[in-house]
Amino acid sequence: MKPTITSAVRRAPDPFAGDDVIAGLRAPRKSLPCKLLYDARGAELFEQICTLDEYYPYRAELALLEHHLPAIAQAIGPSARVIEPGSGAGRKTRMLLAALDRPAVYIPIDVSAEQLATTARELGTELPGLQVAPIAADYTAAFELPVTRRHDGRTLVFFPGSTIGNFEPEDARRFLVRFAQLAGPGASIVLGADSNAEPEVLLRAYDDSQGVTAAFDLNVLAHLNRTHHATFDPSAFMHRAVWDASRSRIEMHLVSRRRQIVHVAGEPIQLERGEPIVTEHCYKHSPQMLEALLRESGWRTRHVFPDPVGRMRLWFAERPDARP
Ligand code: AVJ
Repeated sequence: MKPTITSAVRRAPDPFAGDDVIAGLRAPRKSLPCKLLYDARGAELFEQICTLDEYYPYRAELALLEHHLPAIAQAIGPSARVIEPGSGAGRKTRMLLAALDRPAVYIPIDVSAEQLATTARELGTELPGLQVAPIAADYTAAFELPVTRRHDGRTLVFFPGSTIGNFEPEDARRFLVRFAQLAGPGASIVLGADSNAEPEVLLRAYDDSQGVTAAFDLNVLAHLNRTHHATFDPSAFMHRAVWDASRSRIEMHLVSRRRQIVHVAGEPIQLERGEPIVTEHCYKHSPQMLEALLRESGWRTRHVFPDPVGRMRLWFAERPDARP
């Protein structure tokens, strides 16, 4: 009897299923996860970006912290537990921990394990009374908080730098809800957010005259050549910053200078001349949008501290079950 041909074609499992890199490069609007920007070289280049005149968010927030941390520390009280997603090199962290009254526990969470280890070691030496319990994890995904020594004080989530702007609004809400749950009853959050909407200022900040941001962006290709055996030629791409006023976001693009085929983990990716790969969204939520985001995520805004030009703000909020 002739074997019957069934219609169901059994597909070999897609080797790239779940690989957000390939998924992003296969999408009609090509994109890459922005966490790829932060390998060791990327983290170095971001440090440089923070020293640039054009990149105002870093300096503006530093000045806000200098000015308002004493009042925030007063409100938090002694023996606090500080949780910091995406801890980076820690200059702002040091300012916070120095302002707090004998903080008990510090939990930095970062994908860059090397940077995490350095920060933890240094802070452990600088603040002997502080227990540092680092977690090498992607804080946008689920993870467990480490069991640490008892702390009688409040829990504070510290999320500076306008990194909240890298999330799509729905993901930002999910992130804030999850950290409200993780931090527990009575917790507070200090969040830095840029609400600037001046296109010329923004485009200079995300495409600086020295080309540091361009190098930061193009470095993603070198990263993928290493991690995904890709065949990107960075000189065949150029960096571009785009302001999308309708969505209040800056986009970083890597634009293909010519028609080309790049192989990523053996998968051919065709790019047309002028075709962009989106490497980062930086939402510049209005203050109203930010207040709503916090409220809808279980955080009640207690104070908002704007910078003198009304771009960068420090948001100090707490869970409604926080005691006064
Ligand atoms: C670290 C995410 C806050 O969005 O301003 C800087 C990253 N990208 N220049 C930002 C970034 C381009 C930065 N964050």
